[in-house]
Amino acid sequence: MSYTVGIVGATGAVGQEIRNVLETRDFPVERLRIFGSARSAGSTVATKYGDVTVELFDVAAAKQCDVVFLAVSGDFSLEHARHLTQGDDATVCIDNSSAFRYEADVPLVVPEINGAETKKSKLIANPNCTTAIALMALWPLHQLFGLKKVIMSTYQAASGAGQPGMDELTQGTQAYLNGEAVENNIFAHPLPFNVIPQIDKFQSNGYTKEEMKVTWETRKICGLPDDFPLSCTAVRIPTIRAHSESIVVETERPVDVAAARQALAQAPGVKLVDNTEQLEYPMPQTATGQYDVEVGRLRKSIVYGDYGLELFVCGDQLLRGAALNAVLVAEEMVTNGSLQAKKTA
Ligand code: 2RA
Repeated sequence: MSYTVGIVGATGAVGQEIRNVLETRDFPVERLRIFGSARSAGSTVATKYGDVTVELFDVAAAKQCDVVFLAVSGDFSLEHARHLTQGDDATVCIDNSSAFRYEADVPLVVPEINGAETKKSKLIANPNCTTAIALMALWPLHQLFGLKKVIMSTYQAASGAGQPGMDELTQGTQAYLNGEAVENNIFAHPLPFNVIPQIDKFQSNGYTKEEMKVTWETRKICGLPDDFPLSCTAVRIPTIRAHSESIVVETERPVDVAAARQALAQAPGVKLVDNTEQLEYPMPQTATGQYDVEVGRLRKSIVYGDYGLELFVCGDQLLRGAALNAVLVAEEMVTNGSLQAKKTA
């Protein structure tokens, strides 16, 4: 069976990667439809399925698709996603924004963890990139030792702010090296040769929204209690598109580092890169462009002793953190029968 697939926002950084991932994973596409704003409507995109003319987004037209990927703002998703997924002509919608992640009736899915949730709704939320990348390592450790507490610090690439973020970093770096003024319109401060301990808006508890997303989303995806202790400090650094994360976990059961390594080496979506004698560990340069999240620097924690592990993780923000996860959700829905091709007259 093959499907009519729609992408809304296909010209943005995440939308482009959704198309690439569909193509490279041979997702069964009968027809690809690309929807955009008045600015991009009418332009042509060369795809594996032939040249596709960008259509002006319209709910009725998008509902002709079997599955629609939304790679747009939360406001756009809030306005349209429920309309796409309701009624006799409802379509499956996989939303990359944060608009529905905390709604009780909308599954928030990392397929390797809670893929079965996709059977419950036509509207599926894709997690925040920082959460999705961390969970590839945290889930196998949770199954092995039971997570009791997580403390993490992130080193997040410019791609988290989309193509404009990557452009601001590269242009700003050139300006800096030329001794010119560095402009910052996307980031709160100039990013080249800097580190910015703020991603998204500050909340009343002193954390940023990005940091709280990691806490809220981890609880929901892993089925942890609403008060499960996870604290994150999210930091923007001048790398292009792979996020790095330093993670400390306290566990319910005693840890065994060799068993942790073995479980991570076998976990889907993980590449164990952990040979310090050879100076091999996760890095954004090696994680970029990869589907798997690199995990390494595994060691027993000197803070928590037998009940703690420390590790370092790098994952491609646009792939595992967005497009790949979204396409894996669609693949899961094909496998479990919740994505069906519509009968056409
Ligand atoms: C960031 N996590 O890195 C955000 C993007 N979703 O800015």
